[in-house]
Amino acid sequence: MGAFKEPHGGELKQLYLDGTAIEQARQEALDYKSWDLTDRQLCDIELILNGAFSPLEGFLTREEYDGVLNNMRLPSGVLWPIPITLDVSEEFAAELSQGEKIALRDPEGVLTAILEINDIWTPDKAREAREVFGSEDEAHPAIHYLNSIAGPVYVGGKLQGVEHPVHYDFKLLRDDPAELRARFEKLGWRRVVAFQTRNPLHRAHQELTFRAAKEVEANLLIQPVVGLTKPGDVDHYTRVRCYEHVLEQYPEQTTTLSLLNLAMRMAGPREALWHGIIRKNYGCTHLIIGRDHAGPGNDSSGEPFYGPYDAQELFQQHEEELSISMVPFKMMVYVEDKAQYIPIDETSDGDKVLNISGTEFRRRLGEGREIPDWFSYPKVVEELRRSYPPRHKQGLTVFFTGLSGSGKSTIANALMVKLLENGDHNVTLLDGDHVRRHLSSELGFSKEHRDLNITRIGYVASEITKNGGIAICAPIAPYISTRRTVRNMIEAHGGFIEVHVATLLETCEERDRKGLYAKARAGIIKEFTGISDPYEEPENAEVVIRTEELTPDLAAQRILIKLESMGFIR
Ligand code: PPS
Repeated sequence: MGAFKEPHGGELKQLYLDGTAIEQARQEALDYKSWDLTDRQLCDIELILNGAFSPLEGFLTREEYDGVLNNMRLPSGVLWPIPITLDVSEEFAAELSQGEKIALRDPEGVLTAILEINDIWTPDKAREAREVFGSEDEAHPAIHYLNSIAGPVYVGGKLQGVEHPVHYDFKLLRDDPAELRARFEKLGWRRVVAFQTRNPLHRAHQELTFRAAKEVEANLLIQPVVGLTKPGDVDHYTRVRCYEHVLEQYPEQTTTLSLLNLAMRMAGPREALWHGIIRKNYGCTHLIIGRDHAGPGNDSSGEPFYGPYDAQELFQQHEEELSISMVPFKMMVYVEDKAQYIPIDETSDGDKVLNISGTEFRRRLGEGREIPDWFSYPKVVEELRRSYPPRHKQGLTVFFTGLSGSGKSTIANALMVKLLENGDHNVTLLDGDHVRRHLSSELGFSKEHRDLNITRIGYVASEITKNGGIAICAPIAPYISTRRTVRNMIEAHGGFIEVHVATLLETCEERDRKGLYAKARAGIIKEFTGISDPYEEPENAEVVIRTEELTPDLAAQRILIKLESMGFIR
């Protein structure tokens, strides 16, 4: 094992400049090239600069990156499981050279930090996906991010912090490691068990966390992630209001709440180690690790990416080295006859055990059905109901995809009229041709331009959905990955129903209403979908329409029935 130059949780690094050095840095940075940090980079840089990612002192250099991928170790030998990299565009990278300093800014242009470039390289992303996430399957949100959202070039080097990131929400609940350590010190908390979560907490969580703390005779830190979590998760504003209610349920002086602006990767076992290191840096002595900790869900073939106890096993292997102990999470169930929660392995044969799964809970919330008091606290349920009204009161997007001339626009129009007749929602149609005229007039049909076109549509649709309307989109949208990006953008705010208008290429070509196929065959139109450009068929569309078999009216009716059965319209 390598030498421990900088063990985790030791003296905290101060990466922020102070006094006159800041003013000087601000002046000098005016001449530096400037990079606008992405949402994920903003989360990462905050935790590098405040010491939560100690011993990192910047974005990984190439040597550090290779070590992290190969054996989860930095060149110093210290354990570090997740690559924290600064990904940039090819154009920006082309202007840079080693040794140069660049300014890293937040979206408002505020100088967050200065990075002195050590390396600039183009990573092998497939390798990164395999080593870190154990797969290349884009159903894994972090692999999708790596391939479709992260820039192609990495820039590594040390950071000097200038301005602390500004958060306007829940200010009193945000702490950097030094502040939290000082709070523990002041409270006389020597042993602190941390609970990591990205979900609202209910009674079972309160029971299990409190039990875990009692078991190891420690105080409890509820430290939810409010940076980036899994697409589709409950937004952090709602969650934090819920956490504040749950906090009232613990005996006074036993438990505290602090928010962590982490961008999760859902990397399962490696992520569990990472969470341990971060909690150690925050001054905790224990971390609760549950079944499928930081799991990303299932892969494209419906199998889980990681085994349910992989995270616990990997953590156990490194527990001593990390010098933070794992408290394995016990599944708690409600025993009706005893009117109390107990660990599932302590129930006896005659016990009547009640449980509501996450999926069932979301169904009840979505349909406005009863959620019993034994499951959650009334105030928590009220918060969730406020933020997540029943489905028929939510917005949604119906996203058509299919070849040119497949009939998307005709069916989309028919659907719009039927929804307007129903009258419950405002409806906006974002047809391919209209979007190209009003939103994307400067774009052509290269992959890059098509992706940009579709993400613009996705953005507008997500805003409509967020505000309770119905967006109907009808572009070709030929790429699976871009459609997934749009789904992720929208599912956070309401429904997303993908409709594949699966008219055969032969039929589209035969109809050739606009004469485009003839021109494409003759080579007059280049990069034409289906002829000289790819169309990736959807694998999991909610509705598939074969226009050879259905009239537009019946096709629109089919979609309406689907929306009804999903609870989005009544
Ligand atoms: S994409 O791929 O989703 O961005 O395409 P979209 O915005 O839906 O635009 C498709 C319409 O543009 C016309 N057109 C082409 N389509 C595909 N490939 C090429 N090269 C091309 N050039 C022009 C065509 O009329 C499409 O309209 P629809 O309504 O689909 O037939």
